[in-house]
Amino acid sequence: MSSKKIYTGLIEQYRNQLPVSKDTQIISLGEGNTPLIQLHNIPSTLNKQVEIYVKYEGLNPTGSFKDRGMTMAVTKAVEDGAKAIICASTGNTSASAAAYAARAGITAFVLIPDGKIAQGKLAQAMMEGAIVLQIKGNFDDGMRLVKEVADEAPVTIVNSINPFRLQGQKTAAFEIIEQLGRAPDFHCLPVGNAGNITAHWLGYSEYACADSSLFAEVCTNGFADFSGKPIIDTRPKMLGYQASGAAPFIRGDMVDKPETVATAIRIGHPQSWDYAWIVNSESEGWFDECSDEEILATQKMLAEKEGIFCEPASAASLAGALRDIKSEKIPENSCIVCTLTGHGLKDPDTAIKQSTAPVVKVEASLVQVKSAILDNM
Ligand code: AN7
Repeated sequence: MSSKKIYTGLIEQYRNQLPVSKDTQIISLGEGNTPLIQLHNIPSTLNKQVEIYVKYEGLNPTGSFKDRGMTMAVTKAVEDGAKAIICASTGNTSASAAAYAARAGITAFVLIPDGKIAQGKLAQAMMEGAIVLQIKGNFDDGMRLVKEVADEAPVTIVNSINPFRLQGQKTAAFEIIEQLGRAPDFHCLPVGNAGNITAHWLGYSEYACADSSLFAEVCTNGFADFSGKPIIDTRPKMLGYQASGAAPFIRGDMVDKPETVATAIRIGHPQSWDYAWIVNSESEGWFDECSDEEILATQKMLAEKEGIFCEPASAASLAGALRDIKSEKIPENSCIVCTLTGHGLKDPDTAIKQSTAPVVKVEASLVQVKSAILDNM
């Protein structure tokens, strides 16, 4: 008998709630099981009684929440005999697809927008051996091409239109419930394609044994089995925040030329458009937008005040939450979870560009180092 106690990823953890059989060969990098961290320093400046937690998804194996969906999508693709996967990506999906394809020993093709992907993500996809197709167009162009080419070539799409992606990603909601011992009152997410907000609602609804018309859409019913686990009796209001220059859910229509510093969510034609509106109405939540300035200021504040470094897109969830707490749209005494979808190290260029922290150049001498310290106390 083995005495090993290694965490082996979210499919193993939530086997009974996911569409796998006992014979399924699982492709995992130990994703999931990310920390839920209560913020202390930021809430104390608000003068409001609220509990704010961040779900730090940047601590997944490739540094974003995409790994939750990718372990499922690649596991099922391999089970199906696929030799190659393909995705369009603003960066994180490509990094994750490349990693799980490498792990599975299959090929990943990734379509990325020319010049608009953060350096860390490109580095990952390249190192992990993906075939990177840099297109002269944006994510939405890439997504259209991926759908077209998958009809003509033997490749499995691993964007979130692949329903197994949402299945994997719903486990973030399971973890939050188990970490908090309840469902939060509000769950805030940055929204691009709206796959993640859809997956979370799926997860909360399954755990609560509450009906959702998503079940029929995403063919999820029947997988959830929580016998022996605590069942929650409430679900959060789902709040989705977009960057102002890429905010189709706020405009009420597709956006043809999305622009934002938060390149991860530079998406104008969300793939889960209809699902996200279902989430919005069933959860009685709302969508709102954040300016690039707000996003960057919040990213920096989170790093400076709490020591948590997320990428720009991720900060939209907290930026929106803080605004809605101040205006009391989110009432006092609420329990709020904000998902930090990706790690700050993904996009070092944007971080350094906006950083005002002094880099003090000194000679390698005690006198100079000491005076630099005393000058900066
Ligand atoms: C850090 O990688 O779409 O609303 O191609 O990387 O589920 O699309 C990334 C999306 C939020 C939005 N935060 O999630 C891609 C891609 C980060 C992201 C989102 C993304 P969805």
